[in-house]
Amino acid sequence: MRQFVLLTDHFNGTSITPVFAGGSFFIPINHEAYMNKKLFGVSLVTALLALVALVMAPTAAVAQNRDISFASTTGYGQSASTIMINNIQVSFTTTNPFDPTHPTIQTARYNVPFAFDQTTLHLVPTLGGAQDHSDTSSLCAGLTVTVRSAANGSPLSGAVITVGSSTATTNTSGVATFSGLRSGSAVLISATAANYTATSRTTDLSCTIGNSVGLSLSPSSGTGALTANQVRVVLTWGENPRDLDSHLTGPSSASSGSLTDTTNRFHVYYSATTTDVAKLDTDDQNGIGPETITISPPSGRTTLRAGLYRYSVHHFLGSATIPTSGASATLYLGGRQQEFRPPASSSAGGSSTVWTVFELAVDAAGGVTVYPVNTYSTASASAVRSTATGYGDIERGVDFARLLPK
Ligand SMILES: [Ca+2]
Repeated sequence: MRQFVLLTDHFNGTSITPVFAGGSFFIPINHEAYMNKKLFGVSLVTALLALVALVMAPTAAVAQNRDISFASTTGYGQSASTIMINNIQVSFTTTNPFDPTHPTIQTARYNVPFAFDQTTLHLVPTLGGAQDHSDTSSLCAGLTVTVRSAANGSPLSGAVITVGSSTATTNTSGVATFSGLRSGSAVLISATAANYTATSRTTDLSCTIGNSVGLSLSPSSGTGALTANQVRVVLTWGENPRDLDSHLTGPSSASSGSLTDTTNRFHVYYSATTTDVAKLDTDDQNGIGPETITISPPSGRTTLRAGLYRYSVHHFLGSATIPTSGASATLYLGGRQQEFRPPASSSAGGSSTVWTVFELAVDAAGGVTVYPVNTYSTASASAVRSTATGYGDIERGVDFARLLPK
């Protein structure tokens, strides 16, 4: 028996291929590099081992009559403490007593979420959340993807969009349409285009409503391309609400560089689009996005200014709530990408709702640590940066000290 596991590293698109052979397996990847991934808050190696433990148990239980395929499996982080492994295909072969020469093969596909167990410090499968996708009646979702440049919001034609096994190319308006997609949550949409960095985002697909989301690509060369040590956040969402806004706060030129300097801070948003180290590249007021903020080293420096940066999304105007907006924020950092999506919430309201997405702690050497926050609060646009002070409550945000490693 020989099985191959193919997982796509969502940070850089490279493939990781653990190999099953004769009942044992090995994982031919650079452990140190993957153990150092901090964006998930958990290591990818731990996730792989948890996945292997999951699939080896039923493998042993059903002896020779099973086949587990990872040919279309993808994995990605959902939050600081959860990842999703999609499309694990399990086939069971049973003898047909009426026709022994033609055994019956039953196939099911599963998306399995994994959660970080604070007690055991391991990722464990959340089996209650596994989804059986063997029912083909769920191939009923349509999807419209509007693809734009993250640098200036212009439509991108000729971008190749992939959803599951379906592929479409954007037209001159930057639009790609799909039908007959499998409904589900956190469905992966991937995009490539010449002179842009390949990216992806996830969205929920429903068969009962139309599904329309934006997806924006960051230039890989020329105008708008990220230089070394620049950081970018790209926000896209659906047709509603009309106007979400990106907000970034961080250390101003007078800052001490301390994470606790609550006094000397900038606030970049639609009403103040530029500081010496951050810029709102594009603002969108009619749905889809993008809203793009780029952070740069100060003039004459090669590394980011030390201090605490906080990225938030504010519901300014329009119907729908942030959790139902189809919002997706992608962080570009050090050649890697990480997607953040708003957590489900029935209590999150419309206008004035703030989704505090993540914080970046930049040390004196320019090293960056990412802390997902993913909480909701309520504020006016100008008060997304409040005047509240005090360590752990910088700008009235989530207790930053609570997020620091223990
Ligand atoms: Ca906006």
